[in-house]
Amino acid sequence: MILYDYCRSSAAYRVRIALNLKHVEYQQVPISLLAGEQRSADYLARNPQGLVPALQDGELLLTQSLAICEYLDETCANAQPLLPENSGDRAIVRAMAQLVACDIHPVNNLRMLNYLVSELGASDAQKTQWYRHWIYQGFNALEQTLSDTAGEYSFGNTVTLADLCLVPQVFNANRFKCNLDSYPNIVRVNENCLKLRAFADAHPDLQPGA
Ligand SMILES: N[C@@H](CCC(=O)N[C@@H](CS)C(=O)NCC(=O)O)C(=O)O
Repeated sequence: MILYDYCRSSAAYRVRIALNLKHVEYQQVPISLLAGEQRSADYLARNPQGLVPALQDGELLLTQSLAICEYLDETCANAQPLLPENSGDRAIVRAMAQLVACDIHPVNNLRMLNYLVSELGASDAQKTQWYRHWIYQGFNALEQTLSDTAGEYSFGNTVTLADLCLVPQVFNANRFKCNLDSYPNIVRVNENCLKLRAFADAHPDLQPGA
């Protein structure tokens, strides 16, 4: 498989973790978001949204990190599943994943931050304030959910899709120096995940172009 990737993309980070958990060998093609390579004609032909990640599996070209993670979950059935067996539990795990991927991440995406600064004239301090605001708002809810669901990981003692979203979002929160003191469950789950090889190997600092 080929992963169109960027070291500090948290959406790509989710997919790197999934690929590692599923023991899939893959080739990385770095797309530099800072250099604007996501908007090149070449890349737009792969993902018309101009966003990473994209995953090539033979003839199949997939986009959207959660769809890719579920694809890997369904097609690499020999490894530990990323979603629980029970429908209700699956919905709870997907809700935690989507809390991060659909409600925190998009408003703090690079193109959003660039728009705030270049089109709306926000200062660096205002950009940071915006970023932290949406992290805190999302983490307040996630922390509360985790107090019911978490064991070692977000949902009990098995890694799930929710953890694949939580860890990259905590990385982002740390990059923007968010204060995580009020989120003991989030911090603990993050630390537990990072002890696992699949998570550690997917860390942004270890990727090409870092
Ligand atoms: N919902 C998409 C989001 C993808 C996304 O926003 N990727 C970011 C990096 S984390 C990106 O490519 N940003 C480029 C830009 O903002 O120009 C997914 O989960 O794959």
